[in-house]
Amino acid sequence: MQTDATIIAQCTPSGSGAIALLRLSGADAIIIVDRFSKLTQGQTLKAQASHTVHYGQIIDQDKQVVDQVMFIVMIAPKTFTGENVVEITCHNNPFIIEKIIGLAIFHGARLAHKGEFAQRSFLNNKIDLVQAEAINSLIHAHTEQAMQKSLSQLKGSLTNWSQQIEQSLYKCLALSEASFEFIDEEMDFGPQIRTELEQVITQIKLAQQSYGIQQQIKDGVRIAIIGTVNAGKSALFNALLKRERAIVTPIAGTTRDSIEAGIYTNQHYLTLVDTAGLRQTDDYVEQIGIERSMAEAHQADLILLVFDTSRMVTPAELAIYQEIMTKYQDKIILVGNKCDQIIKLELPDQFKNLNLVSAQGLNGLTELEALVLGRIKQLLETDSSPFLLNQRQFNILSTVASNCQQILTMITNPEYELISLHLNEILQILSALTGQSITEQGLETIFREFCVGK
Ligand SMILES: Nc1nc2c(ncn2[C@@H]2O[C@H](COP(=O)(O)OP(=O)(O)O)[C@@H](O)[C@H]2O)c(=O)[nH]1
Ligand SMILES: [Mg+2]
Repeated sequence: MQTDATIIAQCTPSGSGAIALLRLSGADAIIIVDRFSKLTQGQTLKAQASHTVHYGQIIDQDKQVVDQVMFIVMIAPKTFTGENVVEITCHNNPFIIEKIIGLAIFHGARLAHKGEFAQRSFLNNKIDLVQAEAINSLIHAHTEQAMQKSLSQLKGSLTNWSQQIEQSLYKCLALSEASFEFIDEEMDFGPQIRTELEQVITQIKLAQQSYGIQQQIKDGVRIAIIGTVNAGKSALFNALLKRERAIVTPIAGTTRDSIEAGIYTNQHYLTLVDTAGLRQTDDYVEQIGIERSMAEAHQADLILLVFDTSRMVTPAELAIYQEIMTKYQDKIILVGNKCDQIIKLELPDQFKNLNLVSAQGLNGLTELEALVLGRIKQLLETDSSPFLLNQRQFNILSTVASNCQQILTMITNPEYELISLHLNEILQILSALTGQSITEQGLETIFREFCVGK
């Protein structure tokens, strides 16, 4: 990849807002901006000290003023990319922005690729790969918790953690070499290698266990509303969202497909999913809807299992409820809807903790919400890891763990030359985590996931 070019991109999203930020990075960033700008009293940006802010104008090829802007000059290497950087804060008008970018390109810059600023930062050793990825997850964090974890990762929490794993592996390597070296003296460090590797595996397992919870922290908690047709699921969905999102009618089978909507509440991002009702039907479309309900139940982090308390359940319905209950007991909150009417529902003991609500009369909803939030808190609190893992990082750790496991099987009848070779391979795999060893192709793939201007 060519890194000597000076690049430019708009860092703020296009659209409404008073001001926009454009960023240039590269050896010539400052002199390029000098070619199409004017500071007060004929000064140049090149003559300014690093990390200073200046008022000035953007001047086009016809010597016309395009905009009045602020320039921030930052001289390498103490910048995000490690290169010379100029940031231009201009008025947020697409014509102005296009013109400034056009002028920068005319005077020698080129448009930045997605994630190219972060990529340069990585290539100039300003940040490692997990920190670059943390920036991306920070930008896209849906919840406060995800934001906190991304910030801590940016400060190096995952990097430090992986360095400890690396140190343990180096220790194993040293022990393996020593065992090979002193084979005649019958020095065997096998047991020590075993203990060390078992610890590495445990550490990785712990990090991986929280991966599922971390996805919830990142993307928000998914809550599926499941129950028989006409139980009032759509009414409950609307009542919890506090708006009329789903259609509510007395006609059975109104909701034929799942509908979802997101809400922020108490610093949590929740996705509520309204599903088609559970009942055996000949209607082909409705049947698909029911299969989707089951799939939603499986995928959800929490299930609101809704009963209609104004009537009895049929044995067939009860059988489906029981199936869901046995499969997903831990993530179910039982809801008895229509409590404003005479209660005719009778249920086996298994379902005795029914939370009575009236979606229509808006009764019992505050209590239900509190219950849901309590469960979410419980769910998320089990994650003690300070960092977020993404799929790439998760996969690398899986490979490291399974390779360590393989060495454990070799230790019973050790051939230390082979074990050392294998340990070196594992260290190589692990170093791809922070990007010490990663192909250029691999890097491109990672940074192209970023947005332009980052
Ligand atoms: N009395 C009473 N009727 C309700 C309540 N919630 C929903 N309903 C009615 O039950 C019927 C079915 O509601 P709907 O939300 O479409 O059920 P769904 O099939 O489970 O989505 C509609 O006629 C609603 O007006 C409630 O809390 N009390
Ligand atoms: Mg419905």
